[in-house]
Amino acid sequence: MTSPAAPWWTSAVVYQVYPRSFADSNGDGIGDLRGVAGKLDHLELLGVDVIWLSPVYPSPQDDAGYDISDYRGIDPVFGTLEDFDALLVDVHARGMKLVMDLVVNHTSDEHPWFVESRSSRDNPKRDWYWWRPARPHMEPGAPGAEPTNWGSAFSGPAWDLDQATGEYYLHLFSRKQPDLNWENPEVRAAIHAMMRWWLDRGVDGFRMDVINFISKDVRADGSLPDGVVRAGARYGDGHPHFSCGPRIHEYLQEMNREVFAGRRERPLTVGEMPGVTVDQAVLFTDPARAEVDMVFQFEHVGLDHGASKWDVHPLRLTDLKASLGRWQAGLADVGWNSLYWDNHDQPRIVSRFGDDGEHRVRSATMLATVLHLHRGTPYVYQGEELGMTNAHFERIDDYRDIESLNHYAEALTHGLADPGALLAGLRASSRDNARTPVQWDGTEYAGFSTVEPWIAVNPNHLEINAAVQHDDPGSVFHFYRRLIALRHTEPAVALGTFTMLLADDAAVYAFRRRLGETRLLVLGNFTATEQTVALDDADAWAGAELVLGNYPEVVGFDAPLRPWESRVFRRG
Ligand code: TEU
Ligand code: CA
Repeated sequence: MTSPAAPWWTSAVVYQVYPRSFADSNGDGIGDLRGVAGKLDHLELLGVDVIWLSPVYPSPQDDAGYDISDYRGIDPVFGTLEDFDALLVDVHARGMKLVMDLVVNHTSDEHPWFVESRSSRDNPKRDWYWWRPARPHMEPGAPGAEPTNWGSAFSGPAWDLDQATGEYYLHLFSRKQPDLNWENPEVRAAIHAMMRWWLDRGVDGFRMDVINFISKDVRADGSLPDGVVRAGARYGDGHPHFSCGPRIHEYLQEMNREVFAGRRERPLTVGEMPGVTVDQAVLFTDPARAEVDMVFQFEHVGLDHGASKWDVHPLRLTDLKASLGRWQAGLADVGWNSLYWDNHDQPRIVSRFGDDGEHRVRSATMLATVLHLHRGTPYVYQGEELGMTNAHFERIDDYRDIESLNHYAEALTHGLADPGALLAGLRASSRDNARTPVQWDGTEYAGFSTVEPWIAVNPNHLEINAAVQHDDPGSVFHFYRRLIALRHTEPAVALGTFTMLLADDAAVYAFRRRLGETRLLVLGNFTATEQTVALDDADAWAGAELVLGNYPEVVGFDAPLRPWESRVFRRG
């Protein structure tokens, strides 16, 4: 994207708020909208431009709000529409924007649409969801009688039998998250109207949940194909039959025409797309195609996964550089990248790719530097700006996440692993690692709440918290402020070309950015040992200005990189 008038979000930084765990204003142990409003000073001081709010809509909370029962409301646990409007006014008054989470691949099974749809086979909303009879020649309810052999992302089959109507409904996630049938134009029209309702209310865009799953590979006779059953798997892999399906581009382009076209300012759109490839992302984010502004791809957050996300292996830095390098190159001319390490579905990066012990501050700031200086829009997940770590839970009772609890239960039931091994997998990869309360101060419940929260506070909040870091210029927090300010003040960070360096180096991540005469060199040491950096054009950088380093003592350009050190040089 080299057009002179680059979109505003090329130099923006987005901050993700996961309301349940952000700040509790009414002492029920659960974060809420007034809690978010009460922490806007922190976000303004940090310097972020956009707040992405994970779901706050009415929901049975089966999947922590990603199971919505009313799209045009606020769940009482989070507050009221008035609280929301007040928050939005405050966010805008501070010059920031607010993006909502759009969860329209599925609804809650308690949404009136589904309640109607399941009420009878000839209900007008029956075809708003995916209802199918049992597999031919099989008794409904019999093992393997599901219409396809697809597995759910949260363990078990992706179909559930509705006893009353004797048919199965599809749910790629939990059984309380039935998939909407986007083939049905009534469904699409209802979603478009809901999106316009929120935009008319003043929101500035949408993060779209598993949006590349909305088009299923349905055959002419209405049937859906089985997936391949991989070695050791209990279910078929349905992804090839619902990930980036045959009508996905049509649906996104229609959404643009029906919802975004003609608006004073084009809303920001980011599509969460598990399994999306670079080539597909070019199509999705090419401005000429008017689909989405950027996507969340998952390649780099799967590089330490073995047979499954629970089977974690040490990261090979060369794999990380190869993956991110391919995305940088692939979207260099057309399209745009999002940049993230953390979100509410991923374990915290400082514990995962960094060192959350002795070198926590250095590795957290090095990882932030390397990510934010890539070409794309960076996302900061709540607590990442404080260098918060994984939860390190010991007991299954500490966990709350449906994906983790279902995995543990199913694996135990089928004797796939012993509790110890399962808990080790959860400790490394559970989504709950990202969902412990934000650590605002060193008080009993970390300043998150005055009562015991819905999930345990990480005991390291005594040392790791915002209050301490606000007063410590050498903290991770103030480092993030400088990093974000650099993107706002140095155009090469937003729009410079990207060139990977030292691709085969197993310890150092190095790349260059260039915009006109301005060149930036970014170095990051991914190890706890000193690393020398041998660059072909080292002489050219000798006198360069160090614009950002994560060690207080500034050393010469050719001094070895100290443990987990990052340096950003500029010349021209
Ligand atoms: O996540 C989709 C998704 O891909 C994740 O479920 C992912 O597979 C998993 O977390 C990695 O193990 C989105 C939301 O971000 C997630 O919180 C929801 O649970 C999910 O969709 C269903 O709405
Ligand atoms: Ca609360």
